[in-house]
Amino acid sequence: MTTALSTSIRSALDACGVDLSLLDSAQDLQTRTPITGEKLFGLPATDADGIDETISRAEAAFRTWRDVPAPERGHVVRRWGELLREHKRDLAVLVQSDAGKTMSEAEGEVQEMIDICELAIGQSRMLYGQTMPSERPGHRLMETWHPLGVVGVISAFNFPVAVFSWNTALALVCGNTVVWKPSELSLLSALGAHALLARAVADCGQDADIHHIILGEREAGEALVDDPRVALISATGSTRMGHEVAPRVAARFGRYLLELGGNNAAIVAPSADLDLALRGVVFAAAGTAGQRCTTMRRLIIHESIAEEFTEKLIAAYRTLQIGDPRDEGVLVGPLIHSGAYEGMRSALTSAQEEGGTVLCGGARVLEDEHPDAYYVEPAIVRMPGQSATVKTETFAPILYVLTYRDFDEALALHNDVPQGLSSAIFTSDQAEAEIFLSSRGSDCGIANVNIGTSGAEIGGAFGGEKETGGGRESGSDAWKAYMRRATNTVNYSGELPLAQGVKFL
Ligand code: UN1
Repeated sequence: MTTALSTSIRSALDACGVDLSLLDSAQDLQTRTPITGEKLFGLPATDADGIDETISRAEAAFRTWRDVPAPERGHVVRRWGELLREHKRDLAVLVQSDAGKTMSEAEGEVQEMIDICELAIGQSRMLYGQTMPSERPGHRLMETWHPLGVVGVISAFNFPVAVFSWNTALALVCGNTVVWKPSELSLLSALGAHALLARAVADCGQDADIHHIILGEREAGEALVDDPRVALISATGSTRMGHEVAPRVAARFGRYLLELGGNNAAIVAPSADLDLALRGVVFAAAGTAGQRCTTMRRLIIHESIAEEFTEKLIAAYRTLQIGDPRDEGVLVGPLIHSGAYEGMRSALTSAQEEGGTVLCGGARVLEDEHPDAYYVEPAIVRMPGQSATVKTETFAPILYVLTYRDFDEALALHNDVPQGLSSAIFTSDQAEAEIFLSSRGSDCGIANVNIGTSGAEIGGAFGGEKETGGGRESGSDAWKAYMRRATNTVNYSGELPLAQGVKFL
């Protein structure tokens, strides 16, 4: 098919170095854009033998890659970062087509890739182990870090390339090889990101087998999950998916790193700068059409300011331009597919059955223009209190508003959900902010003050607790998840004293 969109996608794929003969070479997998709902290209799926062969190649490549000095491994990531800078727009065009993001957000996603490359390059010289004092004379006690082997990355449609790059940039500098199974909903940006990495590997004269992509649906992911040659599975997706992945990997004593659902809330206290809070809430709740793991889904607001703030929020929502994310001024693009729209409708119905009132939004728009695309007005729903629907993550722009009287009640409501990814408080009261960040405050992996729940920087560890899965990716010491630790005791004393003063022989 040749539409303006498919032409621009072809040229972006070409610029990234994707082999265009792949497109329409088979029809196993069908790419589609949520922007118009149109079908784009057919792609070949990797069959079971192909996946087996891929893992074998990645495993063989690991045996030499692990011996390449880490700073030299960093050169591949440096080159990848350069290519990502050069092709930021091309890759963003593919992200936009796959996920329906605005260009600013699509470019922001590629920027996250560039940022993690920079972090990983530095990290390649900082895979530190500690040295501890030994209790025995003439002994050295220390730890060293070693790569795991093949890392399997399973990524989701909503950040189709950034989350993959967080894993891959670190996994590679740590000395692992990577097999990536992108979401079947976002294959074009995946091909672009992979092609740029393949070029970086070639430019640095390294083995092409250190990184692979496999295309497929659920079975392809399962093949990675169940393969004992895959040392670590890093999976991003729903909690339901995590429930399946974790026990299967654990059953073979593999490692897993999970980044699953969030149900992120902001507490807005009476002392908050309400203009700032308003902007923070609107971006986090309605931005990216509610399709970030970090999207704000719950607003817990002091009853004294609830009405005034909610009115302002509704007014702000009414100004949001919804539509084709390629159009100037549009801030809210489409939902990924009809299933996401149905999920939103059913959550709104359940919320109403539980006493909720839809204050604005929820309607499907632009249906005549795009019958196969799903544009919705972001919704705000006032809830009388905690409910089953509020505790459930719906991957769509619905913000539930709950009120509180005292701060302890706000904290209790905040933590009373099964998920634990991101959280925020808007307040000018220092004690409240500190308590929110303390061990009796937010129970999430990310807790912010006077900033929304989404849009985390690359430098911090990203991930969450409870049903979010407990994994940490990107910055801080997240690199440790891609390595194994060895504790080493070196005896240079010429004697053989035993630890704990034990005598033997
Ligand atoms: C995701 O939604 O899976 O913090 C990742 C953010 C982005 C990453 C989101 N930096 O919103």
